[in-house]
Amino acid sequence: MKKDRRSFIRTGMVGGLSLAGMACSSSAQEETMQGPIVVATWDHGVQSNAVSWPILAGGGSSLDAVEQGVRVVESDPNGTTVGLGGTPDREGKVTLDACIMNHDSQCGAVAFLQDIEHPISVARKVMEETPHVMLAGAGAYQFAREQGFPKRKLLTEKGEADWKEWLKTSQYKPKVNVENHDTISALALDASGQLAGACTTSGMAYKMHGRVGDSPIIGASLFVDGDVGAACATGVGEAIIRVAGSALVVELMRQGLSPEEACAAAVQRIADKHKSVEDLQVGFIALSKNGVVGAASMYPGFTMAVQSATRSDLVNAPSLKG
Ligand code: SD4
Repeated sequence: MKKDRRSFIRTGMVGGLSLAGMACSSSAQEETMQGPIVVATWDHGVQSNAVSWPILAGGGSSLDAVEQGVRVVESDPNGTTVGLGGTPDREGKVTLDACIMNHDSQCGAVAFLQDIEHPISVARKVMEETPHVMLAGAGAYQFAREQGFPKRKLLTEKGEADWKEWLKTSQYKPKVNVENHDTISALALDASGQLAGACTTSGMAYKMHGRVGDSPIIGASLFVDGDVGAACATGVGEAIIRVAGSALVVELMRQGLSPEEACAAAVQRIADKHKSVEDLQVGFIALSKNGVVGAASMYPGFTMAVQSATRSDLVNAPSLKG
């Protein structure tokens, strides 16, 4: 599945063609659905898929599968990019962003949430129990507590020690790929053919207090259209927001690009919109409504974990830059 730079650019160029050109660029969307499948970002996607898969294999919903899968990563204190143990902002506060979406365009999100271990489940409650799509900050926390979520300190001893070390230089530099994991995003297709996706993160390490990234923004970090497919993102959120990244991937799939071609085209779009892409890692994964998967990133190192009845592997995403 690993592709060389030339083939990445070729797929990236497909995204630059006219809509008519794109419409006949791929027949991937016409493949027949082969059964349930789940994909998730980075190496820790394997951990997430291990929980999602039995749900899907047992006939459960894609929404339950993605929520339950990413919760495992939220609870892992050794993962420094999501939930418990997440790297704090420059004031030493762990602030979380998450969103969830189903095949029917229902969605929920939380932003700048503190002291709650499972923002993804709070996001689902926002979707199912409120007339809104997103709650933020103190309001999101209050809602979570009212819904029965316990208060939990998320800054670990190691997280605090690392932050104090960081304070000595206080230099903000996006840190992605460093530990082969980052934001966890998962997309699933269940036995009844319904898609869902989830995204959860502690955001960029040592961000400004109050900074919200792409991860709670529907259309940026995550987008699901039951008629087409689903996509989600990881990496520098500001760049992903600027191009409405995941919505862009789904719209390109609607025009006929394969999931991988659509991801590559979105990465190319980000490159085109930035004077410099130094330190600008972004990655997308996508899943068509027929179960075809794809991924692409700006720099090497981004992985996608895939699990279905016939596949269980970790794919190195093709990258635009060497
Ligand atoms: C953010 N997209 O807050 C997230 C962080 C991330 O790889 O995914 N980093 O911008």
